[in-house]
Amino acid sequence: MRLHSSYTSPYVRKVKIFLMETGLMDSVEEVYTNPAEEVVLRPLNPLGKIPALEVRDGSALYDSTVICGYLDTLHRGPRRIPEEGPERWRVLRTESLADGLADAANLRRNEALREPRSLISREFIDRQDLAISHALLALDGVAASWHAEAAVGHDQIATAAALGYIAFRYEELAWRGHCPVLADWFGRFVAGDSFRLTMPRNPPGRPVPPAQSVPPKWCVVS
Ligand SMILES: N[C@@H](CCC(=O)N[C@@H](CS)C(=O)NCC(=O)O)C(=O)O
Repeated sequence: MRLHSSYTSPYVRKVKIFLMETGLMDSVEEVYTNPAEEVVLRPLNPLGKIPALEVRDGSALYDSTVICGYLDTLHRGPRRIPEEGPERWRVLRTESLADGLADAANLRRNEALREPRSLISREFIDRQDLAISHALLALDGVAASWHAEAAVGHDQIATAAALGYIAFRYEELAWRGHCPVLADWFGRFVAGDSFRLTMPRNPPGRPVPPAQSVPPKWCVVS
């Protein structure tokens, strides 16, 4: 299988952490594909987005949720996405929450980098900051149910990928004091191979992106 990926995408990282946690990494060849390369990516994913996973019959799976669901059928260990029951929906809901956190971080970054700066919408950015803070608080509540001795579930994998993206793009966002349970769990997760060996980095040969003109801020409406 071939995984079309990038150096920084949190959704690609979610798939890579999943591959490592389930021992499937060796069954996948990683290909760095710039989404702007229309000829390569568009025939695989009409949306032109990574990750896209080319499978053995030549077709491709997207997006990261579908890819991880497929990968969960290929390994012999415990299912990372429960097949049925309330736990299935809890895990999938947490994945949506974590993906939404990454979405909000990505959207506010693109907005903050908009040129000319007069076009930047503070209202839009504030709304994403609100989503980021509230998502982190909600994940803090969920993390209380994660037990170190159980196999790492897909909810944890998605959360690790999103928090990794926040750490990569918004190191200065002081969320840990507000979310102590999540911070404690993340502090342990970052020490594992699946996190350490999938770190994002700026693409080689491309200019390092400019610093954010509008720094993220913690904001919770009570
Ligand atoms: N919901 C999708 C999101 C994928 C996504 O937004 N990928 C971004 C990179 S982080 C992308 O390929 N963007 C290129 C584009 O939209 O042209 C998933 O979970 O896979």
